[in-house]
Amino acid sequence: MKIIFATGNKGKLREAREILGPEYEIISSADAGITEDIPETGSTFQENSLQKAEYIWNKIGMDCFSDDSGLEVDALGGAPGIYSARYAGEGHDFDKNIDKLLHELAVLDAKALIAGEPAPERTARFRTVVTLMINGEPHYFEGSCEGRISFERSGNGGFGYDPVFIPDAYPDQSMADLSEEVKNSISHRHEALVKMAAWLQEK
Ligand code: ITT
Repeated sequence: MKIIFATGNKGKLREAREILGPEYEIISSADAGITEDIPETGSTFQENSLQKAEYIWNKIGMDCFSDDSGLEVDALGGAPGIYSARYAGEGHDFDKNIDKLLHELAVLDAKALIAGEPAPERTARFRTVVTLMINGEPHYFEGSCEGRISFERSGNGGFGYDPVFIPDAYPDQSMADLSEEVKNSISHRHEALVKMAAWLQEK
């Protein structure tokens, strides 16, 4: 099956191709001629995910899917959440986003220390909402991956916050330490895309 993935994120594209396998020919939005930034103005993963898939459908009338995802850190009230890609500004700089995240958590640790309280838990999760747009109808598939935030970076794999995310499934390694194959077997994206593939098989 040939289908467009409404994303400009090369990491997402690589992972989706590996997760969905050779049965799917996944075409990036750029390869379908859409090179502009697709607006994301919603207040939830689902709203932003729908916006990206609708944009492609409205512009070129082709079936597609999108992925709106992010990192939720409990001690930060769920931040960066839907702002994960632009946490440290519109530059979408993964390195600066990680610097900001580690800084915010260090501030909380210092406050707790001064107050004589225990340091806050560093529990977190990646979440994604995949929207599959078929004949202009949206279908949603969700995925999440539980873990915690480390104190420093480790590993060169994956993208985004992977160097500081320790998945519960591999508590001694960061997501960026894992091989692509292992990350793609436990990730939020894996959970959502496998549900999408099952839905497509059944329809
Ligand atoms: P598109 O909208 O073009 O798909 P984007 O990177 O802007 O690309 P999002 O708005 O969905 O995508 O933001 C997702 C951000 O969440 C992403 O840039 C990373 O910072 C983070 N993220 C999502 N999935 C991740 C993963 O598997 N590993 C690490 N970070 C991830």
